[in-house]
Amino acid sequence: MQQHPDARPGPVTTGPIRGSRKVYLSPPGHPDLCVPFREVALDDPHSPRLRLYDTSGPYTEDAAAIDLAAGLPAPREAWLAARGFEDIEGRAVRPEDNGHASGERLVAPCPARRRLRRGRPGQPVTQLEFARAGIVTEEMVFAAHRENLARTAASAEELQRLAAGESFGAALPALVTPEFVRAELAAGRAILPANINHPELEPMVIGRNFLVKVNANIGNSALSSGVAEEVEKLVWAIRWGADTVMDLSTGRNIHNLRSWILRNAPVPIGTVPLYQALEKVGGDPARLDWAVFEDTLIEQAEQGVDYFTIHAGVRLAHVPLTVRRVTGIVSRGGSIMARWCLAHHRENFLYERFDDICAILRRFDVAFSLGDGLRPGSLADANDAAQFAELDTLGELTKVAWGHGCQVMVEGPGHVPMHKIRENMDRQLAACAEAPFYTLGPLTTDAAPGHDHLTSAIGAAMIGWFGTAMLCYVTPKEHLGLPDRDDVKTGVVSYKIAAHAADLAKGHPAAQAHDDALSRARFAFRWEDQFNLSLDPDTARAYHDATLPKEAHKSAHFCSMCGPKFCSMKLSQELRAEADAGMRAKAAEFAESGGELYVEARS
Ligand code: IRN
Ligand code: FE2
Repeated sequence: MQQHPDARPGPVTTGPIRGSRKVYLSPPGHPDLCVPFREVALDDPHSPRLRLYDTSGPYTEDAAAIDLAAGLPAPREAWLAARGFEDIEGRAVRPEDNGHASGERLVAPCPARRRLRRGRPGQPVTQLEFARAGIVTEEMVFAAHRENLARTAASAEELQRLAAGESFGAALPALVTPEFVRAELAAGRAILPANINHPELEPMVIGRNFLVKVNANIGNSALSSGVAEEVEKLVWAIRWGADTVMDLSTGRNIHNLRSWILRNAPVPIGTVPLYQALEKVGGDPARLDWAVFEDTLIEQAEQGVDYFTIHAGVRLAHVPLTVRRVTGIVSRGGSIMARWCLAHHRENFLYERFDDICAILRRFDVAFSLGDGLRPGSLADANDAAQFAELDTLGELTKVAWGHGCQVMVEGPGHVPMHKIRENMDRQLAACAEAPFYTLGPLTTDAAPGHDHLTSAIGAAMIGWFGTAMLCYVTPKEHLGLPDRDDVKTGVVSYKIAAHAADLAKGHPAAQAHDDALSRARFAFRWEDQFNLSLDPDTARAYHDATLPKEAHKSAHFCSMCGPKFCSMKLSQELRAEADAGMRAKAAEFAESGGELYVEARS
């Protein structure tokens, strides 16, 4: 796929989600912070609107305001400028950074200009360091308000009870305050991924005492996809609710593509730096070394990547534990590092250099996502010795990273049958001292390629309920091909369902307000409200319109699923009306008889 040297990303999807509008609200005492929400207008006299958490950025606001070449507005710029970080030149970009040796630049870098920063030694840089120092940052205030106002979706009385401190769920606080976010960060139970070179970010928090988050993977491969497709996948993924996006590109234009993504991303962006390092050494794992890896970390940290997957837990001694597995090592990063270890018969250099990695990540506040390079790739391999040996190493590394002031989450499986999921959560909490867990599914059966968004959403819902903080989506193309735009939407919506189901089961105060609003709309035959409240309004409307397309059908007291005579909702409405009439008649009779509670028996 050849790109013109001046290739720019094509148009992306803009404009509001149907039936919703974007609103910005400021937290109390912070009129300068504008926190985004999606507001669904309802035809319900009881509650005329529902506010939802909104990850979509300015793309769902005003189409005219989007200029990809200029990049998004930078809400964090003023906050970062006030922190006294060091201004830097940044490392020069070389041809091999883009994945080609020729020197020819196939895609122009995103031209948006901005200052580059690095933390100085001895000053707080990471959100963890600020949290430990008792400092509540603007990022924490912003993230708290997003979590919170989703809760005020509930009624006014409910809001009052929240403000009064009444608790709804087991561990979940009644009201998320900035101080609560700070305390969770300081304890290592949550992370706020926010590279100091990503000023376009709308900050968010990942931890099990907050809403369950969803990550969507995008990125090209050597065989397909260019910058226009990937930037549209980013915009499309966040439109449907992806909380973070990982750029897993392994093809050409890797550096420039990432700059287009970052400068246009309101969500945290994650990467696996090992993939680009491997490109730089021509794809031969044995040729990897610390110098090329360090160079790649700095390059990506300066660009503004918010979290890195680092496969430092694949230790030399763990590799033999995988030889009798049905599916061996299925993690890309894990297999690269296992190859390196065996080629040199040496300990994983990511493990040996872990302190050096921490020092780099700390200066830019790049969060760790400790990679699960030995996750099971089949049900037969779930919860085996290799997987749990690596988990113990990830626990050890978590504490090392915390010692450097770095934020940490821990990656988890993979392929795990339902009855073996709980053990994964319990062991992760114990081994990693409650650092947030971030899992890929897990897939609960291996027997449905083509439908792995479903096999894995089942596992994701379960592990989210048990306490996993973020769910990495799986698309219908898993195991079969690179996901396209449609697969991205299917994957994100499937995972929003899993995350929302987990929020409900955890007793999240606002989660059920959404379901109740939808159920009331359904029972009252407010079809427009039912579509608009859906996690996927376009599909709901299209399915309804497929058989009953006329405007008049939007208030009909039935749909084509059962027809007018067999509609249970219609029948129960009639039942209720009759029962009400019956009750009214009885009440009238009671009043007529004099209103005495006890009357003498007639017989
Ligand atoms: C998430 C949890 N476990 C793995 N993941 C994701 O898998 C990880 O964040 C990355 O997006 C993707 C690829 O990882 P491997 O195959 O290189 O380990
Ligand atoms: Fe798999």
